[in-house]
Amino acid sequence: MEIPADMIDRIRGARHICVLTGAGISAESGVPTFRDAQTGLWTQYRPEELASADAFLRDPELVWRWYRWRRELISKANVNAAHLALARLEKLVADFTLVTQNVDGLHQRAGSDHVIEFHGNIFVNRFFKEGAEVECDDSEPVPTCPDCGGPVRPGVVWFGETIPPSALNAALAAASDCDFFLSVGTSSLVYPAAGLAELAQGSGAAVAEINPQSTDLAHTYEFAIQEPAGVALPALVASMVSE
Ligand code: BV8
Repeated sequence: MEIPADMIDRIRGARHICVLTGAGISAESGVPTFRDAQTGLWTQYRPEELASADAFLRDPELVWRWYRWRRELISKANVNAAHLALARLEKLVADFTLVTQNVDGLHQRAGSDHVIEFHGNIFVNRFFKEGAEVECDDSEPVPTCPDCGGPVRPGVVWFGETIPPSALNAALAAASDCDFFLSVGTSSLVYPAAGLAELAQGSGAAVAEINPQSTDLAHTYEFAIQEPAGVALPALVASMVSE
């Protein structure tokens, strides 16, 4: 597929590119997105019903089973052409910021050096009460702190929880400063992540979206590429390096 020449020109001429990725960029790695129907045991649950502190307090074992299922699935997944293309793009652009809503760590595995994990990382464990990271034996049904015995939770941001201040501030700064904002593989339904594109637009940046299903905000963007990320991003990088 061809990336529109005017979009390549805008990217080439950009001083600072900010990219926001969502679950769609890992879809071609076999990691189900949130909008996809949950599979197997999880078909009866919506992610919002499991990814919350209330759900954890109600049934910590169930929530841990869900996260262990996802950790297992992600550990077996491979990075895909989209992750690799972004890792390459980072090296081609002087000022590049990657913000991901994903907790799967696949951008880092693909070689992206600086990743802002807006919603944390599924492989990290944290004290449920204090929030600090903890190394613990997480094979128990509900892992507990070896010292205080308190419950341990996955190090992700749940619905109703605030974004870690360092990630939030870095993402807001990049969205405000960039002159090209690229949204890849997100339904743009979850805030405040979905507000980053609007912030960039309001600060004068050109905004592009890559998503096989156009989102509600796409009509306000300069460019909307209705292709899978694994096709569009390699094509974008190939256009950047040709000539
Ligand atoms: C907060 C980690 C405030 C956990 C996740 C306004 C402002 C602030 C908050 C809110 C607000 N309105 C509502 C809220 C509350 C809530 C929210 O946004 N709810 C939604 C449901 C309406 N937000 C929050 O709770 C946030 N917290 O703001 O706190 C606050 C203030 C004071 C005091 C307390 C709190 C925290 C939200 C973080 C939730 N955690 N993940 C985990 O992973 O287990 S969110 C989770 O869902 C993901 O991380 C991701 O962000 C989101 C799913 O979105 P996507 O990534 O876009 O995935 P999705 O499946 O939706 O879409 C995939 C897309 O890919 C599709 O469009 C598809 O077409 C496309 N696609 C498919 N294949 C491909 C593809 N694209 C490209 N290529 C392909 N091959």
